[in-house]
Amino acid sequence: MNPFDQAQTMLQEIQEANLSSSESAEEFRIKFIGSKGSLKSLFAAIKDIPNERKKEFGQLVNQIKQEAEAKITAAKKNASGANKNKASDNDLTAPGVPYEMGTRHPLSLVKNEMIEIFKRLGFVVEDGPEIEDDWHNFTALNLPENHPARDMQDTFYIDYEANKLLRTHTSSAQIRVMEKQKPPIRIITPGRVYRNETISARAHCTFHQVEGLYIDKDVSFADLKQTLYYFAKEMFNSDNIRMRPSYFPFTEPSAEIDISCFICDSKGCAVCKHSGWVEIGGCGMVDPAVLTNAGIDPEEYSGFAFGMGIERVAMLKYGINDIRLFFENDKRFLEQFS
Ligand code: 2U9
Repeated sequence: MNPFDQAQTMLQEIQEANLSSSESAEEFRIKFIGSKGSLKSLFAAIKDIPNERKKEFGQLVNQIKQEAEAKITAAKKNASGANKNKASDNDLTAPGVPYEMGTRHPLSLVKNEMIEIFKRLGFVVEDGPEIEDDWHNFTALNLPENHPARDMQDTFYIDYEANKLLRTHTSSAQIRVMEKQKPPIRIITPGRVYRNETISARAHCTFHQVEGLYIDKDVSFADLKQTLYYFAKEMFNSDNIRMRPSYFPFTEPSAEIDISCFICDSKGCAVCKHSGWVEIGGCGMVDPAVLTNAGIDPEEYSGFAFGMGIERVAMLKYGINDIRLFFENDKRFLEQFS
């Protein structure tokens, strides 16, 4: 048979083939386009075709190849569709499809633990809006317009003219509580905050805080220290805290809170940078100007406030060295907290 007749016969055979199962499709593939298949010999024959008919023959061989491939693809698709229906419609004894259980996010775990600890001291949970106005986020907290301390927290303004910004701390929610409620006030405000910071292993443009506020008659710095000591003991099993003088516009006096290093028992390690102490947040006595702004008489009442970053507490507790891990939703990270 000359190569043209051979090719025509093959084309006819391909067109008439009935591929009703994936097995017959596979046999067909091996016969025609496998490494030892008939198409191979047709391609090999091209070199012996006279030049004036080479093009015609080449086109015919290509057509055969394309039709064979299309037939195989269609047959495999049909077979897999049929199998799918078969399993779901008929086989009631087929094993169930396993599904994965989700795990709580480490920030939720730590937040809930912090809430439970402060609840035991009589604090109640409050929250406020994440989209705030200038008064509640800044001015009421003793940060009037053009106050240099506003630069401490670079702010995302949603609409500067319309007085809409993303809160830079949850203190704004505490101002709202003070405006509507008379002392005694004993609240914590866990929640998400936003700052226009360059993202790195240590900082993010969004993170979470737990802030606390206690206002009553005769609240003292000693009450503040005991509250934070209780927290350090319960959360980290750390048995000592210290306060370093600091500055915040909304508290006076202000301090940064260190706890004795719970990793090395204060002997010195990488976590505490060989100092024996780790910083967990800031605190102070509420500035009388803040009480006045929120409608509370500073002659009658005093109060303390503190703030901690939940990411910071979680990083210390679990030995995590990059804050970005909390926001990437990588299952390999999240699964470790099941
Ligand atoms: C009112 C008055 C005062 C809350 C405070 C801090 C000190 C503080 C930081 C810790 C780590 C923020 O998350 S962080 O970056 N916070 O140092 N926060 S005193 O003071 C208040 C709050 C509300 C009405």
